[in-house]
Amino acid sequence: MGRVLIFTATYNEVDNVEDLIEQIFQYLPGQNVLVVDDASPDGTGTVLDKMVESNDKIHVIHRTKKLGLGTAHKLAMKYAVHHGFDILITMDADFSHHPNYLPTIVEALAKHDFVIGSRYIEGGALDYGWFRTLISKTANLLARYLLNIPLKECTTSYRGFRHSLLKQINLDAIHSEGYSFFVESIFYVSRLSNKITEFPIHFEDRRAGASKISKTEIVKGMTSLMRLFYLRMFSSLSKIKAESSSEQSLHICIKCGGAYQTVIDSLIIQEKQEKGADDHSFSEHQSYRRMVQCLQCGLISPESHLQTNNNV
Ligand SMILES: Nc1nc2c(ncn2[C@@H]2O[C@H](COP(=O)(O)OP(=O)(O)OP(=O)(O)O)[C@@H](O)[C@H]2O)c(=O)[nH]1
Ligand SMILES: [Mg+2]
Repeated sequence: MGRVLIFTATYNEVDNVEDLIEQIFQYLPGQNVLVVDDASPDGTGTVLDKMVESNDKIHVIHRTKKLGLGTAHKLAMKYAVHHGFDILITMDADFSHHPNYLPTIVEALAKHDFVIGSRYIEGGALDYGWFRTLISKTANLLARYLLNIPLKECTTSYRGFRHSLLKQINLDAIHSEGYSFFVESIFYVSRLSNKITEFPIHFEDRRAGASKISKTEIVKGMTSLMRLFYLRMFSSLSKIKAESSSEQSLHICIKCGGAYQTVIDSLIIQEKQEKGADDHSFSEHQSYRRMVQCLQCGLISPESHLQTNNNV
């Protein structure tokens, strides 16, 4: 099975997180757990810090504010690649993704690069009311057909990745910060590997606490879907693949010391230079400067202002 990292993001999960981590260790004993908490006001971070004191297999990254579910997953994916885990499993912290499926995911990854827990294949189920079921089913159908993804489930975050696939994904090409991250990432995954599969899960309603998904996420999801559809239609497959496998950046943030950054933009810098000591006319140069955002505190800065770090 190799080294497995199980990741969950938390925002106000104080009534779930301790129980969840204990159950993860029951189903996958001896493996590692990473939690990214966004300064939850309900004290989730404090509970996690107490757990870390007595268990060195638990790793917690505290972010300074609510930076979004997508960027938390991006951070975990970079962390798993950098720390050389053989498998990364991602899940929600509210028991909608029951830990009893963890061994199934590990088993499936013996033959596949990617696996997702599915509510929409035979044997799968979900406990949503009719309205959320309708939205979820529509989103999955649109993603499947518009983006040509050979899976019935594209939106949930109960997923397993093999290291060999994970390191090929150019996470910087994924732009969504919130829930649309899940469709965007699966789009790239489906272009990088045909060894992808799904297995049925019963998606239970959250055990405690409140949902964090807002109505604006539906609008953002549609916009992201249209952008990816455009990419699918008008970019050649080879371009998508090349874009998906370029190198990932790793620098230290000057504000919080965070080790994981994502490229958000490239600025074109126009520079004027005097031609020489005797020649006072100017020549013009164009150069590109990449802007990066810290996945831990959100600071945006030019990449050249950061130090490369190989010892995280
Ligand atoms: N770190 C972090 N975690 C988040 C954020 N938003 C949501 N989460 C966590 O992401 C997981 C999924 O969020 P939920 O609110 O359960 O969203 P959902 O599952 O789509 O909605 P429900 O079915 O209503 O629970 C949970 O573990 C949340 O605590 C965020 O901005 N930052
Ligand atoms: Mg949930």
